Amino acid sequence: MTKKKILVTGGAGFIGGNFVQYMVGEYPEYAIYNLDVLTYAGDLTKHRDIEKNENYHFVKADIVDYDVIIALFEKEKFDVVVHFAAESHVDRSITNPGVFVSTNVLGTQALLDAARQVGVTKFVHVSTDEVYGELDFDPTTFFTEDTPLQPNSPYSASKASSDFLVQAYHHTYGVPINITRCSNNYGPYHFPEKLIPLTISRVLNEEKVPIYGDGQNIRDWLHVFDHCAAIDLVLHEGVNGEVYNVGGHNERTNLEVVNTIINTLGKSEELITFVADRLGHDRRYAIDATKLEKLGWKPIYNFETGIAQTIQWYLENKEWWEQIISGEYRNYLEVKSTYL
Ligand code: NAD
Ligand code: TDX
Repeated sequence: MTKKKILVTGGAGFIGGNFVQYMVGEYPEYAIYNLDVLTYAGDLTKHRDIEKNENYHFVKADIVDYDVIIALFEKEKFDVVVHFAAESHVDRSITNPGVFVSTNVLGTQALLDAARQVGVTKFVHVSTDEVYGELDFDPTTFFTEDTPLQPNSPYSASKASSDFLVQAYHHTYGVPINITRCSNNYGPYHFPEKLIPLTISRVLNEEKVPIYGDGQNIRDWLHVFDHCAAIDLVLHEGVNGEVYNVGGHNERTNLEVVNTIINTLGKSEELITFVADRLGHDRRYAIDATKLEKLGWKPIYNFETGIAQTIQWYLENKEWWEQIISGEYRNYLEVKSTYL
């Protein structure tokens, strides 16, 4: 029997990487193709355990390079695309917006064109709650799928642009699509430039943890495994053309998150250093995921359990993040601290 072919873009990154491993484990009847150009955020060592699996294939390619992408689609005739590949870090989008427009907008368009030309049964576009802009601190307000898009950072503007393109390709050409808009993820293989892994790695190394502004900005945290299960459900059951929010009601201030990590590791809160605020820093994100829950999704992790397991994972996988926080990434941190 021919196996269903699932193309996962960005499968060497944090969420795409977890999703690839989840899919290889859950669906032996599918062939999973991980397409990734391996930017600073992409790393294949995380796939050591599955790289020899006959259902797993890796393709090194740039989603912006339409000639390569269309040739691949024509050769492999993918059934489904799950599109994670992106520049994903808000701080980098503030210092260098161009690559965000290139990868997130033009790269998505190239994939949509190939999907349209060759034909797929589903194109799942993995987006973010940041496209909705920001909420105030009223705890009864949430982003729903009907919240107007009002992105504030170059990152979220590039993601919103890609969302509009995905919807336009559905409306104009009939490409079968779903868009998921998830809140902040955390869990294994989270790249150590983002708040949670940055804090864990710095606290373990007894280094200062920078908190932007007053630390009262709120993010709604979801374990990456819960996100993977949500995408699985949308991939199989999502109604054609629909958008689904993903989030588990785990709102925390940044200061609360950092303090939880410091206290779990038994270190001193004196490691915290308040630094200049992020430019245009969104105050609060919070997701209403009722629509996805009605489709049958329910998150498993509460934040306290999830963060404890994540800290444990970072303790047990020091080798992975230590090789990252040396070398090129170290140079980035030095530039970043000048910016701060
Ligand atoms: P990440 O930065 O960890 O990984 C991105 C991956 O995309 C990397 O492996 C990178 O090599 C690859 N990539 C980048 N440019 C590429 C290109 N031109 N061609 C091919 N591959 C390329 O990102 P992440 O945190 O795993 O996020 C994945 C997706 O999920 C993104 O689309 C992001 O917008 C979305 N998202 C992330 C979060 C979060 O909290 N991290 C939340 C909601 C949505
Ligand atoms: O050193 C830091 N200090 C700090 O206070 C860093 C890196 C972040 N912060 C703050 C900024 C945010 O309010 O912590 C919060 C979380 O920051 P990030 O980890 O950079 O994530 P965020 O900007 O919220 O975006 C993340 O969630 C949504 C992902 O990076 C995006 O790809 C996703 O779309």
